[in-house]
Amino acid sequence: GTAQIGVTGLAVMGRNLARNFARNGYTVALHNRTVARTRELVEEFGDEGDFIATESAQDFVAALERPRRLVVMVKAGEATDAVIAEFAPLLETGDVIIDGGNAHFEDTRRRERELREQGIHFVGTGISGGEEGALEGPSIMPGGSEESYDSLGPMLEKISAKAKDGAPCVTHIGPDGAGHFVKMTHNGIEYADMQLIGEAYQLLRDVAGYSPAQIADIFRTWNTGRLDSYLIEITAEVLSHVDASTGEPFVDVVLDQAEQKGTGRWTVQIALDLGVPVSAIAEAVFARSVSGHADLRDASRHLTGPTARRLGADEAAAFADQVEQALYASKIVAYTQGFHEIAAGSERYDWNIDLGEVASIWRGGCIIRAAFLDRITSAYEARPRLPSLLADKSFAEEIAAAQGDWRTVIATAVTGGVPTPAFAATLAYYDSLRAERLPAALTQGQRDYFGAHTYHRTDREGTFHTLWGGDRTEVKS
Ligand code: 2AM
Repeated sequence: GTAQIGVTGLAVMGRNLARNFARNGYTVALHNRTVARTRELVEEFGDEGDFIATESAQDFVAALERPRRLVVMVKAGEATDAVIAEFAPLLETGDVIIDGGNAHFEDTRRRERELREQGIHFVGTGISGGEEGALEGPSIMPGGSEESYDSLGPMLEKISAKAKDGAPCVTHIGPDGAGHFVKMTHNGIEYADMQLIGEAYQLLRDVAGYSPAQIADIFRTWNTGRLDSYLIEITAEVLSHVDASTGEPFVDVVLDQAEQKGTGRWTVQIALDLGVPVSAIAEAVFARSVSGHADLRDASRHLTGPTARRLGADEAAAFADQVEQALYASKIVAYTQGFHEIAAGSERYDWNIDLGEVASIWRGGCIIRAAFLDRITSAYEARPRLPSLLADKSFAEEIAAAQGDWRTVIATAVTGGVPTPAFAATLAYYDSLRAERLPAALTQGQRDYFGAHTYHRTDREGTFHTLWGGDRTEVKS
C-alpha cells in the first residue's frame, strides 16, 4: 500500500481528521462501515489531497504502507471493540492502531494489553478541539508505546495545532492509557472552567444587574488580559447573540438544563478512587446534574432566599473587577486540582507524565486553550517536581493579590443567594490547604469513639485508641 495513514469511521470528527492529514500532504486511506460516507467525503473534499477510498476492511488494510497506521474514529465503547475485532486479524507485527475517540482509559489499557500480545501497537489518543480543531489542528494526547510514537509523532506534530511560539500541540503522554487519562482530565478541567465562567456571569447579571450584551462586553475586556482564553471568547459570543425568533438574548431562551457525555463524570469518579480532591470539577458536574432535575427545581421555587440588593452603576463596575479577580483565583485552583489528578494517575499507573508538557500542548487547539497555560508550562519548567501549582511562587502571589476580592465576591454571592458552588469549592480548598489545623482531628476522635478506628498523635509515634466506653484511658494498639 501507499497510504501513510488510514482513517476508519468517517463521521464528522473522522472526516475532518482525514482531511487534515490530506491537507498536510499525506496520502490517506478512507474506510467507513457504511460506504456512502466514504464516497461523500471523496466527492466533497477529494480535491483537498490524496485520498484512497476503500469499501472493505481488506482493501483498507491493503492500501496502507507498512508499518500500517490506522486511525479509528468511532463512538467510544462497543463500536471501538467491534472495529478492533474486525481489523486486528488483518494486521501484522509492528502495525499501529490509533483510537482517537473519547475512550475510558481503563478500556484503553485493556485493549493495549490485548493487542500487544499480537505485536500490534495500540495508541489511545485524546483529541481536543471539536470538529474545527480536528480539521484545522487539534491538541493531541497520544498514549501507547514509545516505539509507536517514533513512527506516528512526526505526522501528529504536522496536523496538530501550534502554540503561539510555534510548538506543536502534541507530545507522547506516556504508556497505554496515559493519553486518554489526560484527555479525560482535560475535559474535567473544561467542566470546571465553564462552571466558573457561568457563575461569574450569573453574579454579573443578578448582583451587578448587567444585561447579557453588557456582560459580553465585560468578557471581551477580560479576554484581553490574563483570562485570555477560547472559553472566555466564545462566552462573549454566546452572550451577545440575540435569538432571531423572539428578539430576546439567546441565553434567555435556552432551556437551563446542562447535558453531559461522561468525561467530566469519569474525572470525578477516578479522582474519588485515587483520593484526589477535585472539588471544582465535582461541583461543576453536580451543577449540571442539579440543573437537569426539573421536577426538583419546580418543587423548590417557593423556598425563601434573601432579597437581592442591586448595585448602582459605579458599584457594579467595581464589582465586575472583583469578579475578574475571583474568576482568576478560582481558575488557578481548578487547574491545580486537575493537574494533581494527572500527577496521581501518573504515579498510580507508572506513566511518568511530564506535567509541563501537558500544559504546553493545551496551549493551542483544545477547548481550554488559554494564555494562562503558558504560565503553567513555565511553572513546571522552573520546577519539574512542583508538588502543586499553588506551590509556584508567582501563582501564590497572584492569589494573594486576588484573595480579598475573591472572598468578597463569594461572600456577596452567599448573602445575595446566588449559587456559586465552584467558586466556593475552590476557596474552601485553598483555605483547607493553608489551614494550620483541620477538623480532621475531631473526625478521627469521632471514628475512634464509635468504631475504635484508632488515631495517630502529633507528639508520639504509634497507633492509639481511647477506651471511650470505659475509663477513657489511652491504649496503644
Ligand atoms: P456508520 O457511518 O456506518 O454508521 C460515528 O458513529 C462513526 O462510527 C460512523 O462512521 C459509524 O459508521 C461508525 N460506527 C459506529 N458503530 C460502528 C461499528 N459497530 N462498527 C463500525 N463502525 C461503526
